[in-house]
Amino acid sequence: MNPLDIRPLFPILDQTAYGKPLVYLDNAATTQKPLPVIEALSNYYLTINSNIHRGAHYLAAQATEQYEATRRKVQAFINARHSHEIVFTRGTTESINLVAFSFGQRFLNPGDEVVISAMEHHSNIVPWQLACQRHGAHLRTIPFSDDGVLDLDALRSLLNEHTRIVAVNHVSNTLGTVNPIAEIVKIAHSHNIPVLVDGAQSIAHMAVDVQALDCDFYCFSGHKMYGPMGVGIMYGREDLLEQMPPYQGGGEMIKDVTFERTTYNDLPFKFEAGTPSVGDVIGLDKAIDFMLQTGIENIARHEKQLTDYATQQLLSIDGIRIFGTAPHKTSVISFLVGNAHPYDTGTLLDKLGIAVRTGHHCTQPIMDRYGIPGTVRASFAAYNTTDEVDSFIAALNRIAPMLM
Ligand code: C6P
Repeated sequence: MNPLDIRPLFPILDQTAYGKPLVYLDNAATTQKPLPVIEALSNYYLTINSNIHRGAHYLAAQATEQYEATRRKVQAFINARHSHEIVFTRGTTESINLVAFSFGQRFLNPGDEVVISAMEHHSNIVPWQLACQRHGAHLRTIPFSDDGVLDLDALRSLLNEHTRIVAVNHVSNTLGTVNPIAEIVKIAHSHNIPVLVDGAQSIAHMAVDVQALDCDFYCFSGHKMYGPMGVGIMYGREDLLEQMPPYQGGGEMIKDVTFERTTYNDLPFKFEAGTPSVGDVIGLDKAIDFMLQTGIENIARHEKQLTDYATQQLLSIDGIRIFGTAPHKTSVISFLVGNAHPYDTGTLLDKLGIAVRTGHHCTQPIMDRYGIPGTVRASFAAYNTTDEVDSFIAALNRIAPMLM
């Protein structure tokens, strides 16, 4: 894949920052959106804006059809068995909160245990802490090695008759580690324990097949896969979703309401209370088209080349420490320059036009694990080029002596 072929779809990248060519390496925070996604958003508001499932009119029928067509496209994209296993949310955070609340209401009791990993984003920690507090359950964590690999023997020894769910990310947003989800699911399922996967950082970088993984929930955000902000997905296995109570009450999620008693709508509407972000869902459809047309394997191969090259170049700079060196990684590189504060490094890079993220990346326990305040994180997407990696390395070579 030649990233230059798709660059014209991303005019935002063609600008300067402080007089320097912009090099956008903050893709794990959010990817840029290709023109078809932006056009789908504006077309929606220009031509069919209306509320879905409710209106008995032409525009509402069009909007509803496109919204539901996207649900079917997501179903095919992740190979879910049924389209009603796809629930639209605002993002990964809301998807995990939905499961933690609703699964917790149904399945968590005092003395139960929830197992997460020690490399989770706060979005896959705090909702479970809240659920544990509500139900008198306990949170357990799977440790990881210095290079950022989960300890599966520790997982095996953590699981017991009190464990109700395992919740892990597919890819760590800070370390880039790709976790062996199919193996984790096999271990958990051998104890009849369901598994939630936080797919926020995997969905844009690899083909995801929820049936092959055999996971029970898979959560991700549209904005990290070239789609709009404001839309996320919660995939859940039908039998579990059927047993779980609604997360929010309101319009659309009901069958009948009286003051005495309410009956709930069928899946997936039981979990989609209120007016959803219709235009964003329709925009997501075009993001999936973009990924499929570019080719997920092509994107993965290109990003691996960039990551390997950038890692090798980084290590040639004196005093660079990389955090997260697992054998199986995506295109995330977390590092520090000597003992310089990551914020200082990020600010100097920014002045040279290089956009990276600095700080704890919403993974404070990872920072505690390494005894550091944060890292500088560069993350690559399909449209990044080797020339951009060279600009990044040249900028680092320039600033590193100032920071040591
Ligand atoms: N990580 C990052 O810069 P939302 O914000 O709901 O779209 O996604 C939350 C989330 C959940 N899990 C993982 C593994 C994530 O990486 C993120 C978002 C961004 O790393 C923003 S903190």
